[in-house]
Amino acid sequence: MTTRRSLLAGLGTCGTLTLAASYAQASGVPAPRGTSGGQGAMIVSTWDFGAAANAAAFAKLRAGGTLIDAVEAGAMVPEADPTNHSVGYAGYPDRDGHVTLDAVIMDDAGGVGAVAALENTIHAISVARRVMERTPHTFLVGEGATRFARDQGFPQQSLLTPESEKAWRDWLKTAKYQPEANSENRTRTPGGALDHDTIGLLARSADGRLAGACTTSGMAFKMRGRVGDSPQVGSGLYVEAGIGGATSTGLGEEVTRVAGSARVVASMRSGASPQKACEEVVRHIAHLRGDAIRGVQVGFLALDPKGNVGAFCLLPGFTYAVTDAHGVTKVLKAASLFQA
Ligand code: SD4
Repeated sequence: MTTRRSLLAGLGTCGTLTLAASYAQASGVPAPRGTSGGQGAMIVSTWDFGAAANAAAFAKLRAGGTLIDAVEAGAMVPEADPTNHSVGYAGYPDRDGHVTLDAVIMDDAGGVGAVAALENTIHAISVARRVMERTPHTFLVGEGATRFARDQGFPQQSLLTPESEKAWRDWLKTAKYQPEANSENRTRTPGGALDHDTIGLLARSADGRLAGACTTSGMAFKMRGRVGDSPQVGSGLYVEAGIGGATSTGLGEEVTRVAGSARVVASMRSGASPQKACEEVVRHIAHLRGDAIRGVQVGFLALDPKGNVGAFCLLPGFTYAVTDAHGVTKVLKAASLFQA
């Protein structure tokens, strides 16, 4: 009988790839990560500021990068943006004044890396990728994640800007330590403090392969140690070969409760379109939580291997950016279950 051990024993130096390829063949899943996007690729991402992220992701594909290269490059755009206070540098801190970042990256061949409560490194998505590629693990958190990033040579710096610190200090005066949910749904002032939010990206290659990334500084002024949906596989992001990918935004606790993105993909696996799948999960959250989600925003964005896109949310206001195979980007408004 061929066992995993005997298979491994017979492998040479490039044995891991060979083994992965043979598993892929046996399961009908195409070859592992590394698929190039090329012509016909597509990128979608959460919120209007996703347009700039899509552009970076699309350019990466055009230059011959992989889907993972693309979603990483896209996520890095808001991470470095000092006017974006819910992703990366200049993110709003936790209630004790520490900026902590959560991120996950995933392909459709089982590649996953994530970090949570990461401090002092701007590009949490790149640290998540490093977890995927350089460790035997899928998820590092807190001090361990922070140390790993430092040991891997990521530049270390404070992520708190004077503007974010001021917002935190103002909040301290009246907050009674209640974290701020739904900052994404505030009235937006272009360039203003609450103008941007968490990003989830999904990328599709011309041959229908998929990858995704999600990165955030999480809920503004959260309890120290709080981790939302974004870095959790199945909650903030899920990607499955031949079926589709989904990502979420909004109040993470409501997404985590139902493993939201995995549920969207499960619904697609049962035959729902990306749109119907997003609707099904938003309705499920509303049904499950009743009055508890009054005034709360949750949104899902989904993409299938053919390039069909779906988006749906609890409250009006969730926008998303779609970049088509020609590199043309449109920012669209998702339909919502409730009116304001
Ligand atoms: C979180 N889901 O940490 C993130 C925040 C977010 O729109 O996406 N806000 O809960």
